[in-house]
Amino acid sequence: MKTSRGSWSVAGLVAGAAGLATSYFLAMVMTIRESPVVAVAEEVIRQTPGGLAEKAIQVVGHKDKTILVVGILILMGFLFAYAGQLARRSWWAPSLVFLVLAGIGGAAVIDSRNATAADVLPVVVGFVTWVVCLSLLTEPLRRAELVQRQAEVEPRATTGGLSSLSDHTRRGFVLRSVAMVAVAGALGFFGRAVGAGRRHVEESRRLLRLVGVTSPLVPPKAKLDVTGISPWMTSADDFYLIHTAIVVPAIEPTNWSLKIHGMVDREIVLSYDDLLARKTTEAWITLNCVSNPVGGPLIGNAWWSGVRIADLLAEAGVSPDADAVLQTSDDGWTCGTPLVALTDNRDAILAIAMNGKPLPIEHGFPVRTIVPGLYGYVSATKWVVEMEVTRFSDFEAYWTSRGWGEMGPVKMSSRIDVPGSGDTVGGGDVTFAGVAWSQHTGIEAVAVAIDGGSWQPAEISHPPTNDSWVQWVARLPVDAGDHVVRVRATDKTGLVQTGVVRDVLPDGATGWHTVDFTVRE
Ligand SMILES: Nc1nc2c(c(=O)[nH]1)N[C@H]1C(S)=C(S)[C@@H](COP(=O)(O)O)O[C@H]1N2
Ligand SMILES: [Mo]
Repeated sequence: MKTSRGSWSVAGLVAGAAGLATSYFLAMVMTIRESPVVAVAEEVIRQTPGGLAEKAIQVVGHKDKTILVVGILILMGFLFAYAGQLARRSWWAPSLVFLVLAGIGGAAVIDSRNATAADVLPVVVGFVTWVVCLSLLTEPLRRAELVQRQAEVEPRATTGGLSSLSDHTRRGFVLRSVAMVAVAGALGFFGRAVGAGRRHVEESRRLLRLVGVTSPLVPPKAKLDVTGISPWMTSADDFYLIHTAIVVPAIEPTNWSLKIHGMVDREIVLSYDDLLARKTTEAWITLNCVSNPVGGPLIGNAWWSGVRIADLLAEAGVSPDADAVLQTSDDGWTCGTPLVALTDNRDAILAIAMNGKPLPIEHGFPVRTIVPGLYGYVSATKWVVEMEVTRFSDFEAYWTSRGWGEMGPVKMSSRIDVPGSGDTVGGGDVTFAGVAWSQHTGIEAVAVAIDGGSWQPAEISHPPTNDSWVQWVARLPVDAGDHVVRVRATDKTGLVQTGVVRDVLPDGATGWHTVDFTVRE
């Protein structure tokens, strides 16, 4: 058998297609918003200068993304064939081609909206598929070439066995190729079917019109105008994401229901429509994660709309012996919430909207819990489907069984956004700015200290609620050279934020956020 250039190209193409199929299938099963190829197309669109993109859209219309995806696939086809050719000479050269392609895919996935580390898994699996499939396909080709070379050296000795061996390797190559193409096709087909579920939920979400949900209007005095400070309202796209689910639940609103049971007089089962029929409560609430280190990014402030849980629990009739509500998510995640936080006068809600829009799927669509003043891990159940009124002594929840505290009240904290760590700033008055929070208690004051000097008061914003963060700013003269700045808040009970450094485990970090910066001569 002649191992024509063609068969090596075919090997590259088949291996390439197999890798694309496994990564697509996995992305669909994991209900990641898009396949890696689409993520690359979106990255290209993001990186294209506005003017050029306008022109392109004028030419091709709004099929731009589809055309781009097809273009990327064609380009990849050539690279796959090229990788197959390279495999003839060395094993590492085609792997390098695949590695570069996977690198581009991985970078695009990480850069896409709301990406989590798990989202690169399909890219990794696709890469492994490429390498494994290519070596499986080139193995018979390699064998055939060896036989042929031997035949050239000693023509007579091997003529007898040559044709049969050649047929054998040819059959091996063809069989393996056909099998891979078949499996890849099946994966692509099933991937589409699986992905349809999520696409359908996205569509239902897009078509929802939520009466009673209003658009966010940042209240007067809530925000300060400082370049580089965290926006007072965090957009859904920029809102941090934490969940243990690798497969994010995609739930049709019509399939959703919530059961409230346990130590109650009357069980309640609510459908999505039942929830919509109730009075809507809306509030600015800052949500943060207990795993947020001092100065860290795991915090956001949004306009949440939903139904008060206290009213529902009152209707159910809660036993006086209960002290907790065990919440369960559609994905099986659980948390225990102190009953009192769900029955006192705070805006603890079953949220249906975030910043005036139905919850994004990743943030708990169609319904999640939001409780001001508690860390997310004891309260903010996404895709919530069950609430059991019970006692803390009778259960362990997902994180508490792993050593985290049971109650999870938010600890007062503050963060420096400006200057960034290591920044060099102009001389004269230096602007320091950031955010501070103590949900459901409120921030009274913020102060900064330069190089361990005395605390200087900062100006703070005044949102009309204690459940959101405040922004703060201070403009202070600082000499040229290297410095550190610290920030510290005081809450509305007069408590001053502690400088004692504690790690996030078991119930939230403490300490003062400190940033080093340089003032130019
Ligand atoms: N179903 C489910 N809900 C969950 C979690 C989770 O892992 N699964 N994580 C919780 C944690 S620890 C936090 S901090 C918040 C984060 O909410 P967000 O991803 O919308 O920012 O969700 C909470 N709700
Ligand atoms: Mo969290």
